[in-house]
Amino acid sequence: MIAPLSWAQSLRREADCTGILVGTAVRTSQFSESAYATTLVREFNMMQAEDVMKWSTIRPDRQTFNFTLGDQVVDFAQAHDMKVRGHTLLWGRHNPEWLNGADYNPGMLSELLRDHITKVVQHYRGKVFAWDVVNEALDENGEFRSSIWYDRPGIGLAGKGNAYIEQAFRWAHAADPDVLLFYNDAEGEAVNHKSDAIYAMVKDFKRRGVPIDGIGLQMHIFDLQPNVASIAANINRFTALGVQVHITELDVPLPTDASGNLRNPSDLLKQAEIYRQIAATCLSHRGCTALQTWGFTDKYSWIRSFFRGNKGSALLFDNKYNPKPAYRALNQAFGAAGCSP
Ligand code: 9MR
Repeated sequence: MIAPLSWAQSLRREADCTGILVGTAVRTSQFSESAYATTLVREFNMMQAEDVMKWSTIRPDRQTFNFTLGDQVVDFAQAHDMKVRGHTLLWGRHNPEWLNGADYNPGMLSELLRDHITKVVQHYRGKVFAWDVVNEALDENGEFRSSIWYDRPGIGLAGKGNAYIEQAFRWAHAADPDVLLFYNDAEGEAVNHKSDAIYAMVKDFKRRGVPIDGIGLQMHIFDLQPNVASIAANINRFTALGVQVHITELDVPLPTDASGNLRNPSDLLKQAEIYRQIAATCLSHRGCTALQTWGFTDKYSWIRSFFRGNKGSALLFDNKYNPKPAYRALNQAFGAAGCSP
């Protein structure tokens, strides 16, 4: 049984009215589950493949581009008048074994990356409106993470800071001059060393005409105490640079026991307040144009396995697709900014 929510109440309706995108990460394997599909279509006007547009899915081997699952995301979105964010063209982690294990020199890697970005962006031209071109290139201190693309061995720009990131943005722009290009990362949501580094990079890119349109603030909130004022100040300084901000991976994991039960049921209300504050913060900045959660039902979320059962219940709907207080709070935040009577 799916929760008896009507269109009149849905996040999607509020978001459409407000002129903001509200999205979620999706798993194609669940499209055939009726409650999953119904909730997805009712609540969201945007979606992003949680995994199936990554190298690990698209590139089973060096010769092959397999777009089957990514195309399912696009087909589902088009059938339901939803926008698609693309995720991701360059990431130092979770790459296929054939890529990690091979003994490529920088010239070969550069060509491999150029070819990948070009073919993937062109394949989804006109279907994906925004790409996370580069994901998580910086560590928590704002230093460049070591990776196959940067310095192990890198695409020929090792030691040159963000030059390899710039190159990826230039290739993506050449493949589709109309698609919006984002740098996406975690731990830089508030003003801190990491967001300072991202800010300096974006400012430099804008000054030199490197094609960047926005930054993705992932917004996995692990401690129930986000510094919302600092997040607002951060969004403010990025939008002042003339780039858009998308909140890309919002979730708020709560402590659970091994069976998945909440350690403190009252955390659901704290969680709701956080969702409300993050939404209100985004909605109060014109340049914050999309808010996306990393999944929508606790039935399918990366959190439980990642935290080995010690955290869960991070999303808007419970395992049975019942709306949680967080859902109501988000809906109210959108309603307050939008056109609900
Ligand atoms: O939720 C995703 C999980 O299913 C994958 O196994 C994992 C590795 O590809 O990636 C998870 O999503 C990550 C996203 O791509 C980038 N930011 C952090 C997300 C959570 O780990």
